Amino acid sequence: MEIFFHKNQMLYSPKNEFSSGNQLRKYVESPNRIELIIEEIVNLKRDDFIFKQPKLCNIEIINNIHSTDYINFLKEIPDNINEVAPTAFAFPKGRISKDSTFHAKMGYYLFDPSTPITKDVYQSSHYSTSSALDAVNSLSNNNLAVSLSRPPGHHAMTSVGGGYCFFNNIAIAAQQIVNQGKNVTILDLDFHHGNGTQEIFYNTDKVQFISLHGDTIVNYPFYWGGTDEIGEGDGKGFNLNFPLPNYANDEKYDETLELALIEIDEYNPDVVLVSMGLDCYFKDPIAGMNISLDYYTKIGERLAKFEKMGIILEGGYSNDIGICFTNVLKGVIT
Ligand code: Q9C
Ligand code: ZN
Repeated sequence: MEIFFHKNQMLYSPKNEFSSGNQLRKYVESPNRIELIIEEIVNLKRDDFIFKQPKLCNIEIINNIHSTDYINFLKEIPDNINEVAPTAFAFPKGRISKDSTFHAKMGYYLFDPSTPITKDVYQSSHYSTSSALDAVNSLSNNNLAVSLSRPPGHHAMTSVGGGYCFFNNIAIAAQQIVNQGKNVTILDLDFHHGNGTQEIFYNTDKVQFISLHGDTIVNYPFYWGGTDEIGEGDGKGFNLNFPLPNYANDEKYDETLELALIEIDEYNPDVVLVSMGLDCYFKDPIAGMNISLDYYTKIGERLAKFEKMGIILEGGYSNDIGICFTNVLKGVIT
């Protein structure tokens, strides 16, 4: 099994998560998350787990999902920008011009006051997506692949970023498979609803999107991810949300996961991609679920039946993220 990651994904390293321009907490989506995961993978001492650097993907591939103006906004961060987040937003959609101030553009291209822009955001996001793409490409020779994508992706929509996400890594990778004439299921197990991924594939039957998440009446990203959001047009019936009560335990989560897996069996995709967030873990500092370390192995065991699977990292912010992640791998492999 190949594990994709590039060291330039570490460059983006803000210090603050903002709230209305002030510090809410230190930025938990840190490069250290990847270091913790790599450390635990190395500890497994499996010579069939091979770390690979992705090759930087063509921007056209990202452009399949994200708009040119949004990509350019991230690419053209002015040199004097240190670490800033927007405080006012265009909602539901405003207008912006080339002459607008950088602060105005931030409000237009981000939906979230907490996720900072730094000069490295583009470089790290480009590599994060490249890791996901190369993992998916490696599925033509292997049945299982892993991408240690960071920054994460599942909150990023066509023309707006937020929730620590800029490019929707898993959506870009899924689209690549769809372009080969195949069907994909994206199973999103991050604590937070994958609003970006849902929105991107809402009108298509080529991608089945299934998300288990903390109820967004009280959790980020707020007011997405209800059971009545089932897709539209050709996509009707191919979007499935399973909101969970706060502090749901292993048993409750497992019951729900079983229901989700039945839906995947019915869809019978060529490839399953997992948005693997580790923030349902009971010690996660920002989320609100009650999943144990052992249960992450059980999740892996449940996923093991899929013939072709790519595991793409999303969130997860506890110091045990490495153990959570390798527990999933242990379950998949055995
Ligand atoms: N008080 C991912 O896990 N901040 N994104 C929430 C709540 C944003 C999480 C603040 C959380 C984003 C990929
Ligand atoms: Zn999350």
